[in-house]
Amino acid sequence: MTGSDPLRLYRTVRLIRRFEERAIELVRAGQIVGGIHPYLGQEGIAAGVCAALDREDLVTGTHRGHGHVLAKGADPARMLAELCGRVTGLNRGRGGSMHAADFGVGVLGANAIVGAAGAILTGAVWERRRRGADIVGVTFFGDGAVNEGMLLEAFNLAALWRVPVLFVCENNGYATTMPVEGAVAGTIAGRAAAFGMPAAAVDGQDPEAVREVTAAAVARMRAGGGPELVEARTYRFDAHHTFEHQVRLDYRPPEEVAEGRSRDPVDIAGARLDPAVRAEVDAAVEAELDAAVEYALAGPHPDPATALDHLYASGLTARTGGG
Ligand SMILES: Cc1ncc(C[n+]2csc(CCOP(=O)(O)OP(=O)(O)O)c2C)c(N)n1
Repeated sequence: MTGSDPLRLYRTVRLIRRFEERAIELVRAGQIVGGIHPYLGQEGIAAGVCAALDREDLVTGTHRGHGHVLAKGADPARMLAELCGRVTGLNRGRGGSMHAADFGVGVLGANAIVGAAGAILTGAVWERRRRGADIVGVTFFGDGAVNEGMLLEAFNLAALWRVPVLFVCENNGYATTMPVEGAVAGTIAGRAAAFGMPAAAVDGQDPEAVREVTAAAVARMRAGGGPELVEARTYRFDAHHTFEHQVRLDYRPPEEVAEGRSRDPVDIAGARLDPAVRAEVDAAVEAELDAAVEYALAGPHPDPATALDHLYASGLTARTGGG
């Protein structure tokens, strides 16, 4: 299903919004250790991009990655259990917020290393296509990643080998506290041009606009075209990381935050629905998340004695220190 579907887009942005708000509550309750990077405000990008993909298409995300995993179709309950470090989580509670993956829906993982996910995705799509799979891939990254060597190397190989990868830059204006103007020489689209890749800019707050631009790029890629770049302009509504709720970092003027928050993807997508339908979706999302929280908190924590299990695909048992 890749055509226009306002109900589906609204449901996805609303699910991500409420998932993140519930996750923040669980951080405060001490159930999610280490905190999270909330995706609040950027939901329209994951929702719009993933609505233009098939289940088999591959995705890699970022440290701010919950929205990417959910929009591609992972089960919110198992995702929340993963964040809570439970055995019942998507990755047995061993990946957590920044390494959650669900290969069953094509999510190769969120990724804590800024800029790394593009290289992983490029290699994975190239390998699958060599084995005959008719798939494309999308990798998400922030404006802070556009000067990372790994990402630029991925641009180069994807363009050289015509790997059908859509590079989606979520430009929220900041890398932690660093404004994009203070860090990025030239332009983000200009980096694509340097490798001969087409680039487009889109309003990341409007999931339908994001879906359209993605669907067009994906159609070109499925027809044999090479990689492309989309710069989705957005705004992060909350902290860089939940730790910031405890320390005041004075890097965004209040007027700018208010202006950024005034363009809310949940409202933009919601305005396209009949209010009664919107209320039904909200209630269904709430019920799903109530059940997800219950499921997440009911799961056991992994046994520390199994900490070294699953480290190697080959099944080799890792040596313990000094062993
Ligand atoms: C290679 C690398 N360098 C630095 C960091 C520390 N770090 C984590 S998030 C972040 C900012 C990333 O900014 P951006 O890519 O714009 O994404 P955003 O946080 O705005 O979503 C940094 C520098 C890291 N995780 N990996």
